[in-house]
Amino acid sequence: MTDNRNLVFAVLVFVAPILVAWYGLSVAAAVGIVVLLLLCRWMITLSGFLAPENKPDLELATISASHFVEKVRWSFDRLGIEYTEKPAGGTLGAFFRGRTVPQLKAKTGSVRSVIGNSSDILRYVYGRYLPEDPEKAAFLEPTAERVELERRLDLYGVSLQVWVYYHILHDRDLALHAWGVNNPATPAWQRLLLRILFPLQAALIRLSFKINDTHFAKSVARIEDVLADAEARLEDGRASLLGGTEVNYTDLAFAAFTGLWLMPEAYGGGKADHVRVERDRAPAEMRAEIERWIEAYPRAVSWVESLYANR
Ligand SMILES: N[C@@H](CCC(=O)N[C@@H](CS)C(=O)NCC(=O)O)C(=O)O
Repeated sequence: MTDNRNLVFAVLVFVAPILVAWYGLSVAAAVGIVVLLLLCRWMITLSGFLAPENKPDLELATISASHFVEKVRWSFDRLGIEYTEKPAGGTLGAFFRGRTVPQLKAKTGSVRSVIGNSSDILRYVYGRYLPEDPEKAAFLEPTAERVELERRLDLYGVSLQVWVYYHILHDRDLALHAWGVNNPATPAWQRLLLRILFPLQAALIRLSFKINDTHFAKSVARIEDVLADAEARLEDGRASLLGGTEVNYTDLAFAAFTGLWLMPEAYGGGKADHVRVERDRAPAEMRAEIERWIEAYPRAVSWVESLYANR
């Protein structure tokens, strides 16, 4: 539990060679600085056990608009656990720190463990909270059937990323809005950085998600496959995609992902209010597609809306 100290140390490491060059220090002085830095590194390591930083038990790194975040956030809220959300500006964490969101930092004994990937995060909290309240945690049980459905839903989530970016990347203001530049919860320096780096970030997104006509068409086909499958499953009036009367985490995942384009009032549970892309602000082609889906998959849409009404 030394995150802040590690950050200070990283700054010192970058400053050290500049100081050596600036003051024209000797080799012996440079070696002295390296020894000091090593000592400092060791002190920080020891301080993790002797005087750990005061950090929340569960800290969820997010970007506010993310539907993968919403999948996890909703499950946390349903489980009723206390956690602190730490929002960042969209794309910065991925392309400069190599991490995706959601990312969970959890106190585990005397150390802090880091878990990325929404499904792995849900496996962890299920394992951790099951002994405390098995009944409450039951909706997170990763049965083989649920895990298989989750795998397909996660691909729906990825196809939606391609779909969204295909539509909004050419609209700088809208993309920046979705990444959090108008969100007071995004650190101010990140909001500024996003405005400056927008062309680079947009290019990296285009490259990493392969935003082009062919991939877009494939993604829309995949999205519609999943929506048609949900529409068919829900025909018998079931409460859950896999049948039965109880909602489980795969239902919340489907609703969270669908929420990205349907934008129900409660999307984000109050944490995404400043990053919403309302339908009347969406580009015309995006809006037309949303309206087409609402018409083509009415059962799935009203089921998601009813889940969100109780979010
Ligand atoms: N497989 C990952 C996918 C997560 C993902 O793609 N997250 C996006 C946001 S929806 C992300 O991290 N983007 C990087 C960023 O904006 O910093 C999961 O299930 O958590």
